Amino acid sequence: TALDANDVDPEDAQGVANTVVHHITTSLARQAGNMDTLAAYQATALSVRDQLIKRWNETTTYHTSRAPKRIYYLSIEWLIGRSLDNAVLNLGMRNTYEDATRKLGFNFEDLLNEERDAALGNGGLGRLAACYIDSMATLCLPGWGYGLRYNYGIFKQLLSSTGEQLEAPDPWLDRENPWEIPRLDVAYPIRFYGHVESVPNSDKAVWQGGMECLAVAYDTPIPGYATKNCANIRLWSAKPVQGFDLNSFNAGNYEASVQASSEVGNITQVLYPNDNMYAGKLLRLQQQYLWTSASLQDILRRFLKLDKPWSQLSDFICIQMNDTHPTIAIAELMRILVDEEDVPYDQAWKITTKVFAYTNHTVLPEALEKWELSLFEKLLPRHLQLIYRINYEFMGQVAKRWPNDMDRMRRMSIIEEGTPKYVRMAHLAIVGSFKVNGVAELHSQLLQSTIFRDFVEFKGRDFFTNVTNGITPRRWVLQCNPELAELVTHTLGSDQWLTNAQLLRNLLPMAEDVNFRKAWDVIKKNNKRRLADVLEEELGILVNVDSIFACQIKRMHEYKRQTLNIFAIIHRYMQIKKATPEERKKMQPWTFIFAGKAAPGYYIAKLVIRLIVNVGKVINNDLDIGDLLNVCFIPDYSVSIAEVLIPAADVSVQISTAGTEASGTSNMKLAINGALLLGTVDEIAEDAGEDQCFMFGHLADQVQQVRFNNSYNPIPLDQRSPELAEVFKYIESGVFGDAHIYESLTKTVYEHDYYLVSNDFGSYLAAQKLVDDVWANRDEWTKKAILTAFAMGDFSSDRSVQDYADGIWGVESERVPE
Ligand code: 26Q
Repeated sequence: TALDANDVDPEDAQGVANTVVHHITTSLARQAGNMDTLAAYQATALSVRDQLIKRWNETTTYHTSRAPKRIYYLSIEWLIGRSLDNAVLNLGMRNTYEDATRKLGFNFEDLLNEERDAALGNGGLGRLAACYIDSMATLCLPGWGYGLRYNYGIFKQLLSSTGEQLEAPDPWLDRENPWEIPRLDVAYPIRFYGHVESVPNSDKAVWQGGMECLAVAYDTPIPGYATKNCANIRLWSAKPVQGFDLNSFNAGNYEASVQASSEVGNITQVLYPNDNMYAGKLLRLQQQYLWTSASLQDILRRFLKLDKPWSQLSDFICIQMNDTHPTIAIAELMRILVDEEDVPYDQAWKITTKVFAYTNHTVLPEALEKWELSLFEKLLPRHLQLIYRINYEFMGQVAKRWPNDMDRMRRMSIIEEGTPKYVRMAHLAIVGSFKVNGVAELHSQLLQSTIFRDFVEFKGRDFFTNVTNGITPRRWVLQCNPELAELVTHTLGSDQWLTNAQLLRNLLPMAEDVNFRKAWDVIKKNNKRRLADVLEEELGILVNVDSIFACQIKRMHEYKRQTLNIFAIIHRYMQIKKATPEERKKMQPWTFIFAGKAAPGYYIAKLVIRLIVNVGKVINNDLDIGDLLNVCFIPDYSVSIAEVLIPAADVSVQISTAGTEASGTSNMKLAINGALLLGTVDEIAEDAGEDQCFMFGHLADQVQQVRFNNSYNPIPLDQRSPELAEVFKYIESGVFGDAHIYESLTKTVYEHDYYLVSNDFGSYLAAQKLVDDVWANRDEWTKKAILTAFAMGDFSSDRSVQDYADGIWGVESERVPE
């Protein structure tokens, strides 16, 4: 029988089963008869991995022979989740593997559940990278992702008996990771600290001493859908150059001899758990430098094999920076060109500024990276020199255009003056890139009118652009909602929508088709039952599957306003308690579902979790209100939990303060699975048509003024929002635990209310009323759900990645021939 991946017939279940058994007896060194579910999963994964490696090799060979321009996507986070189901679906071998494992006595679903999530990311930004690499593979673009191989991914979230978030480590590599290929031979030296000696009469300098370590490559192949093309994510792991320092060892100083190696070992130990919040830690800068330097060395080595002059670098490579985290790459490329490759400074700058493009993901000031100058100088002395020179030339240009405009120079400088001084990474990213983009229409507009305004004047309008985020329909429909995928494929008569999501629009008329609506409702109900089972098993909460499932699933953050939602839930609870049996009969039942982690040091965000959990305890155990209301906080939100939650949602709760959420992507996943949007005004409303959405709240251009009033002309809370004042009194009466617990949370609203919770509260309640009304007319509801889902074609990550390819990268599809 054929055991070589090349000889496996993709339709032959018996043949595939043989390859699985082969891995049991060889790779896992076990008896074929002695197989538990975990071993069966591992052997199946290894069999699939053989398929991936085969395609990976074919892609590499083909692209090497064609020598096209390549795109490199630098992201410090890759939030992939599980890989087995996704891989067999993209390979078109889902059924074959299901049959093969059945032959071996296993249920494929059980095997899938043995896999641990690869959770090397916090939230939106890391998951975006994962969707984009899936689309790059599917579109057959010659592209790779680069990141860090953290030994510990995002922490595991536990809840204490009092509802407090506890953090436990995520040792995801404890079980062997079948999806990675260690490349211990691909390793690059990385230097930290040390000193710089200038070379007389030249731009060059010599950086030496300090601490040296190695960055070692681990590859994760990413298969495209319905193509042989396979992309790659190359993750770096830090490793000491030698186990220990021989000099100190021989001097009898054993401790010192292993010290350097333990500092190196720390670098790729753990993912920083902050989302949308900058942390100015030395270790974080070490991570950023190790990752970007290793990636650049790898990219340049590949370029050098082409034997082309440096002046043609940007004809062959483009580097997309996912946020400012890899911005040090700009200085690093300059260092390599000037110090190591003897390219004169001016020429090196010309080359460098044609290679990089930068994506901004936030306008929140607390998320913008700026490094304390002294820390930077200690760790990367040569890079700081180069940044000074870059800034000097840049300031010269600004002064030339706006003579004597000192304030403009102060605002635009890469160095922030003051005590202490800082390096502003966003400014370096803009100055060193050829293109900068935001991630949604409104966000890109805001960037240009607020934080990057001076740079728009300097660089011109065309320099800034928008590429609206997207999500992959393979994972977020086909994989997580197979029944819906089947209905779509069946109705359209083909699965082409999976690579051309615009075809979904052809199904818009089905909203008027009674039978289609029936089929739709059955699927939604099945997905809700599946979730209800999980809620009962895992949390012991019994929910009403006929209630409105309203999901707010995202990182816990003040600007995302989980507060608004939980305060409205308390308000609803109070209304139900007050209502007569007659009035209760007219009320619509809701189940509010929350999930999301708070950064471990983010006190207020953790307090919100505590409130949600404790409100849930009271409401879920109150027999008096029947099944009119339930509140669930699902702990340890992850990609795999999202895959169960999202298909079951009726309502997508997107209620950040207007203008604060750059794009959001859970909104897109929920909408394409037929959840109606309840949210502050954003661009999905434009696309799905405002008719399908429940919009409320102040608009982005009103926020500044309201904020100002809240701070400087404050109106007492009971006048700003009598309903919210009532809710706060209820909390203060101790219904949800000791009143003191939540004081610092309510205080933020009583006082400055920076996020406009009180100002939007009444309007949020009104929007929920509209939801009640539409839910009462189930036909209308289903129509809206169908119209929402099938208008989502624009939000496929294939569209986003194609926009990048055409508008920024200048790379073209290179499909591996059949
Ligand atoms: C920076 C410095 C030090 C430590 C951590 C960080 C850090 C880490 C993660 C800063 C920001 C992040 C993550 C940001 C993020 O996820 N932003 C989200 O990006 C999504 C994809 O574009 C958008 O949809 C969201 O609106 C945006 O909040």
